[in-house]
Amino acid sequence: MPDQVEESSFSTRDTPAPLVDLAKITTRPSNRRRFLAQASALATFLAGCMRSKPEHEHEHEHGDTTSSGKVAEHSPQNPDSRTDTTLRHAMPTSSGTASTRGGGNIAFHRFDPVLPPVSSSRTTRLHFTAREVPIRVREDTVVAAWTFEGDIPGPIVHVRQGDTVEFTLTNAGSIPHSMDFHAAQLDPKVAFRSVLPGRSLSFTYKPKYSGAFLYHCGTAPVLMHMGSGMFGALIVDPPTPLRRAKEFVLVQNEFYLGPPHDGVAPFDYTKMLATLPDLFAFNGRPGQYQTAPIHVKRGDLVRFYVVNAGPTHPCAFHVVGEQFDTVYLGAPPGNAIHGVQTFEVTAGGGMIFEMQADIPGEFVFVNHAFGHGQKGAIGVLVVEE
Ligand SMILES: [Cu+2]
Repeated sequence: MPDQVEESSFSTRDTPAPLVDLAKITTRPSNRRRFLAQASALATFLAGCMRSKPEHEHEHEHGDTTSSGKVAEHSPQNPDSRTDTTLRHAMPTSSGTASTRGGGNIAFHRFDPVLPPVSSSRTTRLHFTAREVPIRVREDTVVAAWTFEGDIPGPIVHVRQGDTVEFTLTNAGSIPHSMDFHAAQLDPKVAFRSVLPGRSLSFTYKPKYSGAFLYHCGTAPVLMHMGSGMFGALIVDPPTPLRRAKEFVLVQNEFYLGPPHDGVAPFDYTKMLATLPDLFAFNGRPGQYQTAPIHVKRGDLVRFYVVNAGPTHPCAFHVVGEQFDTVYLGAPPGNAIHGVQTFEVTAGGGMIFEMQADIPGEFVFVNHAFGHGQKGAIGVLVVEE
C-alpha cells in the first residue's frame, strides 16, 4: 500500500531565484551609466515579481494527492524542510509571541521518561497540534516554547516496524510549522512541508526499520524551530521484540535563551548560531532526574532509548559505575556492540543502550562531554535492593 499525503491546508511556496545578479552591479564612477541601467532593470524585475506573485495566490495553491498517493503537478514545493533557508525567508530571531508571555503562573512538571506500551493495533493514528506555549523548565526558568502538543519534548510514540502511522498536524500557532519524522521515508517537499496557522496536513507511512528515532519541525529556519522545542521521539520495535526490560526514553536538547520578558525567556536565534548553549536537558528539564530520579529494581534489565534533538551538540551517553552490556547502533537487534563505557549519539540520531542493573545504588547517567552534563544533561538511576 503506497504512502499517502493529504492536506486540508494551504502551503507556503518557494520564492523565485533573482534574475538580476546584485553582485555584478558596480558603483565605480567609470561604469556609472551601466550601473544606472542595471539598477533600472532590477527595479523593473522587482515590480514584475510583485505584480505576478501576490502573496495570497501562493497561499491558495493546493497540493492535492491522488488516490494512488502521487502528488498532482501543481503541488507546492516546500523549501523549508531539511534545508535552512534563512537567507531567503523572513524569519523570527526569538521565540517570544503573544501566546508565550506571562510566566508567573506556569507550574513545573517532571516529564515521565517511561516508554509507553506499544498498541495492540497495527495502525497508530496520531493527531499533533503545534502550539506556542510558555513552559517552566526549571524552578527559576520559564521559556517561550514552540511545541508539539504543548510540551518539550513532544509525546513519546511507540510503534512496531511495519506498522501504519497515520499522522495529522494541526497548526494552532502564529507562524508556519511542520513535521519531519526520521522514521519515515517520504518526499519531504510534500509530506514535511509547512502548515500555515489554522490549517492541517495529514500523511501516512510505515517505519521500515526499528530503532529510536527523532521527529521535529522542519520549517525554516529549522535551527530556530528545533531549538525552540519542536521535537520528540518515536520508538520502533523490531518484529521480534527485544527482551523484557524497564524501558526509558531520554531526549537530549540544548537551550539558548534571551533575557526574560514578563517572566518568560525567549529562545535566541543568534545564540543558536553561536552554538554555546545556556542549558542542556534530558526530556526538556535540566537536571530533572537528579531531583526526581528514575527507579528500577536489582535484577532488572534497563533499556535507555537515547534520542538527540540537538539542535547542534552530541550526547556522549555514559552511566557512572556501570557499563552497557549492549548498545544497538541502529535497527535492533542487529548492529549491537557489547561492553561499552560511553557512546556518542549525534544530533539528529538515536541509539539504544542496555545495562543489567545487578548492583544496588545510585548511578548517575550523563552526557560525558562534561561541559554539557554540567549544564543539565544529567540524571540519576536508582537501583533498589
Ligand atoms: Cu515549527
